[in-house]
Amino acid sequence: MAQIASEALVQRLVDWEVDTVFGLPGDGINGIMEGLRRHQDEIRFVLVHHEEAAAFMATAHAKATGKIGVCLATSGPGGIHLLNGLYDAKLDHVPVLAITGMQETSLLGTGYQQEVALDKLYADVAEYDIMISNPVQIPAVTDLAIRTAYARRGVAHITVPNDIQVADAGADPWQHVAPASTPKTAAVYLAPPGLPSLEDLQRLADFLNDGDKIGILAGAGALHAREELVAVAETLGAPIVKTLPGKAAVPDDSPYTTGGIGLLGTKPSEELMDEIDTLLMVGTNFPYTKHLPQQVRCAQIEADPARAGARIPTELPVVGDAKETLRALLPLLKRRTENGFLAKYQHEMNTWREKMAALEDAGRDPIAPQYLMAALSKLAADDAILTCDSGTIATWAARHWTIRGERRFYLSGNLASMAPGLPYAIGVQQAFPDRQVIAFVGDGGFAMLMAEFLTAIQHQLPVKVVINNNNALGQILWEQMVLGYPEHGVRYPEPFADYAAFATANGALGAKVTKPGEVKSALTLALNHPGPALVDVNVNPAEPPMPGKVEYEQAKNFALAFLRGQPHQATIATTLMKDKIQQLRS
Ligand SMILES: Cc1ncc(C[n+]2csc(CCOP(=O)(O)OP(=O)(O)O)c2C)c(N)n1
Ligand SMILES: [Mg+2]
Repeated sequence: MAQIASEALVQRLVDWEVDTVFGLPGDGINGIMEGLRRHQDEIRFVLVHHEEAAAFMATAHAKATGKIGVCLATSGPGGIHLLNGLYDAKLDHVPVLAITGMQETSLLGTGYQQEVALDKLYADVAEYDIMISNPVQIPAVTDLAIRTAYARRGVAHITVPNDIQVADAGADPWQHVAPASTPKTAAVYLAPPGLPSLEDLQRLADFLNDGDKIGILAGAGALHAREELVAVAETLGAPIVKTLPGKAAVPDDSPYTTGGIGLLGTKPSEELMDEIDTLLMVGTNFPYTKHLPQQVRCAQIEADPARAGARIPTELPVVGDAKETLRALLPLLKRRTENGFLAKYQHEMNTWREKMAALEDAGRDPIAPQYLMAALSKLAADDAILTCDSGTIATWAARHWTIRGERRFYLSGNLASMAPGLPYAIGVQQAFPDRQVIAFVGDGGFAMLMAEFLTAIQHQLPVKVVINNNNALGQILWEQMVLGYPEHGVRYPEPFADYAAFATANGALGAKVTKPGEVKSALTLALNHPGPALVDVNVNPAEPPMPGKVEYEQAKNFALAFLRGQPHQATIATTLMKDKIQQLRS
């Protein structure tokens, strides 16, 4: 059988060490599917149920492995479905390649069925975006697409008309008139040097040595620099604050961290930001500038020059990799002997941890979501990987999922989309078949892409799903109240859905939990189950994810919503009261 053009594309993916493609075919991409069929020993095709999920899976695969994630969809609607997941990759800066189908070249521009100009549609999301028009382009264009995705840490898109997909790989139907031949490129990416210049390093060291009360803000770009972060924090007596995507940068039980920042962060982190005179940002482009100090001297270690100094006035941005830069910086730093500042925040963190533990109350009925998250955190493995949806679940995970050992944590950080939790878990489990991978998701987010649980069953991926089922778009309920308005359009009508029944009906382990006493046994059963398992837990819809430090305006608007007729007032007030009493007792 002669090689078809699609094989040239697939062969190039193999050369780039791609071993998995997530996707869903259609008549616009059957030629590429034939290329994948012919090379199925080298690349696994994971057939999904919704293309959006395929893009989330590719994004998560890239986040967890550092290698390019690949997703595939057919022309028109399939390509449109990929977009949300691709924006997640773009906004969280991970390399993903999207391969889509296109109508055959003889029909382009004639308004044929499903004709959507995906190359134009993807112009905003993709760093590299090309429609193939000649089979001989394929090797070089694939190399450039993947290299660009790595270099710019974003999305590359190749769309292939379906007549070209099945053309001879070497077909070159046109006369060459340009004074060039097709480029002969290689499947190689060389990362830029990770170290700033020696002068920059010395300037950064002098700057930090000059600081008095120093805080470090670590983000996703510092996830691989745990040891170095801790060493710098110890040397400078500087507590580390973590963004949510950077949660696994330092263990939550480390004496050098004050935990998260922002609405779902901790009170000590907020206070630290108010007190410091010097801030060192490492691998973060934290967007919620209201939570960053405005009157401090700021230095930054950032891999992308375009993002250096992008959030607050930054006196000293240096461009470099977090790990390499911190490691080289360390011998230039003066060790502090007076550690009262750090000790103060260690003390505050102990108090904060006690306050959080007080909310993890096993006795509450309906079940407190904080208890559910904490129980899962206690029972899960030391190297478990948690994926999470956007919603109140993100707050519960931020505060009650403890990073210890080799644990990891992934969510849609900047796009903050609903529904990635489950497809993320599938993408990560695919890359790490032997790790415990758990999706902690909202009922709203889960329902959006719940068919992907079938994907896990069908591909024998033993992901565990824990649904924090409040039968509501909980996050939005609280957001509406903090605006000063009673909730509207955020609660699903009763009954609470039974997602466990969906799991069991399809051959997986499923457990529905409605009583607090059942939480631990159901979670233990699921975690010990060798295949996919789902625990659907009805939790208290009236449990608010309170900010670490409540501002006067927030409290005032909350009260205003009550006055304006907020439904379920008594239940909400009782929950708030119980939370307060529990914390006072701690
Ligand atoms: C695709 C998408 N649609 C809407 C939103 C706005 N949004 C953010 S969180 C949220 C509620 C999510 O509900 P659920 O998954 O049940 O989680 P909960 O907040 O109840 O824990 C909504 C609607 C979003 N972030 N993404
Ligand atoms: Mg919900």
